[in-house]
Amino acid sequence: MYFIAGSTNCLKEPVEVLEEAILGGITIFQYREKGEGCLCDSERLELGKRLRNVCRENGIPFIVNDHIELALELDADGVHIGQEDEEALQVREKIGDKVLGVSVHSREEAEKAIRAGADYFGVGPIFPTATKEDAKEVQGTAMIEKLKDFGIPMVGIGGINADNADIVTNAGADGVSVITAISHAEDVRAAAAGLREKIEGGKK
Ligand code: TZP
Ligand code: MG
Repeated sequence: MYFIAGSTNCLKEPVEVLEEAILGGITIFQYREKGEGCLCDSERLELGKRLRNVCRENGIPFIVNDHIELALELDADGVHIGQEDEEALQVREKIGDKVLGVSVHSREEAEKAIRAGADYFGVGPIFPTATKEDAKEVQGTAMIEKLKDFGIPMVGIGGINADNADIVTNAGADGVSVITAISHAEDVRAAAAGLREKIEGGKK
């Protein structure tokens, strides 16, 4: 139950959203400060510290998206990078044994990520999403099926919600990552709990 968010995704205070999502049962969090109007510099760092502290207090791994230096400054538990970001091999050198997540869209990218020391893959977009403007073509669960034999943990991403989350885990993903389904929910805790119930109930 991988919740991803930054200030631009949340309808209310991000720290409050994270706290409620944790109560609802998320198991890992990624700080993804991105998009129009996003925070930078000291504001990004300050929000990162507050979100990290909430994660620490609750035993939830805190991952930072894209920004390696920010992750190091926040002493995050890990980083997540895409294909357009810094080379995974270089990132691995910088972060030592912290968690390294890589977004992959093919077996070639997956092989390269593993050689660089990736700990898990993000795979998507599984379903249509409005959250990521430059998202690649929707893949359904095809890529999850194709990458299963690498034996590395995989989370699906893109348009996942409580109605379709079980499709993703039943296809072989170890988990689901969501932004909107939790961050835009009126009742964040209930939304997270509903998602969790769906993937746990959907396990075959
Ligand atoms: N990468 C692929 S799709 C996506 C990212 C970051 C956005 C997922 O957001 P949502 O709101 O859960 O569809
Ligand atoms: Mg990225």
